[in-house]
Amino acid sequence: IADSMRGRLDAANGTLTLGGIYEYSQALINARRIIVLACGTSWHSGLVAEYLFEEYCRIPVEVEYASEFRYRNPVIHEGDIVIAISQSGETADTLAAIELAKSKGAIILGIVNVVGSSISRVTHEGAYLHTGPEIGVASTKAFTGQLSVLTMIALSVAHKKGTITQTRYKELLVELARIPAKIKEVLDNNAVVEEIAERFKDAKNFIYLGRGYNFPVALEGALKLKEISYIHAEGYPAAEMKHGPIALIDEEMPVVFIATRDSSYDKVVSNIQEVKARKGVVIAVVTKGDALIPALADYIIEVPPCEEALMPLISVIPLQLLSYHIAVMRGCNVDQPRNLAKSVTV
Ligand code: F1P
Repeated sequence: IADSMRGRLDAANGTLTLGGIYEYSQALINARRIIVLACGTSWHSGLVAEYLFEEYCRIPVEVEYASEFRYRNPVIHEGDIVIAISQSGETADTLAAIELAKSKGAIILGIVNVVGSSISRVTHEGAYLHTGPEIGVASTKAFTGQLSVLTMIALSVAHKKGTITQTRYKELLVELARIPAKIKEVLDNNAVVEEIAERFKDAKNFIYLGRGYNFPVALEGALKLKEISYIHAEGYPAAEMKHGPIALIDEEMPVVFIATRDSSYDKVVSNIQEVKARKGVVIAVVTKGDALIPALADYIIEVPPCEEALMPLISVIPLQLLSYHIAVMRGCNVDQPRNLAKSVTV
């Protein structure tokens, strides 16, 4: 985990040292607000960062699609902190949005995978994701790397600001150190995901629902399915279902709930009941040991228990696997999906 930013995580002693962000770490601690600029999967990482920074650092965060931000007249104050996230480091919209923010005096911190890429050259400082190149076009391990780095930055800032207790900080560091083993456990569950993929490979539409930290995961699950399987998929916050998407629910459409045990659990259970009452088909990603949701859902995928704030690192994996298996079963080229470019440079 810490290797992804060449940082040092010593969970046993409760210490975390960031890589890449040195000179501007104090600016981050003092930030009155943070603006996240990104596109696609990287934008979803930014949404997770919003939950992290607001919960633990008490810094307001705005997560902006760079492709929109660059064309409006956004309010940027001198000294605002911008965190720009990009796997390739070449995305033209993100680059243009950075230039705009920089011209108005913002401090630009980059989270980029590709060393020496265009975005890394225009930022003031930043962390590289040392996760190796993405082989395929669709971001997967870069998402994990981005979440790891953003989590480490948020926890470090919270610790230095004193907006997190020492005990809680240590607990989260210990949990962070356990993430690789938990991801392995999810990957070992691949056969279950493959069976579900076989059952739903011909579906025309999917909907993905989650709350809190799992809401961006719902968006990312839907994006991965669209990108590599060409199946129409929508991601929504589960609480928004009643404001529109509920009209779509019928016996044909799989509804994927990211329904792990967290502070939204009871609300998610109600949402699942609402879908079942309308004869919807439910696939639920649940915490191992949960008995209630498996009794309601049609298909379940278990993931190990995990701290709520770190769950996206775990809960996204079965959704990536689901998209992968469906794509392969439909004969799609998962590495080179049609119409997509690895770096969107126009
Ligand atoms: C952004 C992005 C990816 C997506 C696809 C097209 O790229 O939207 O998230 O998977 O490859 O580009 P980046 O700025 O993170 O490189």
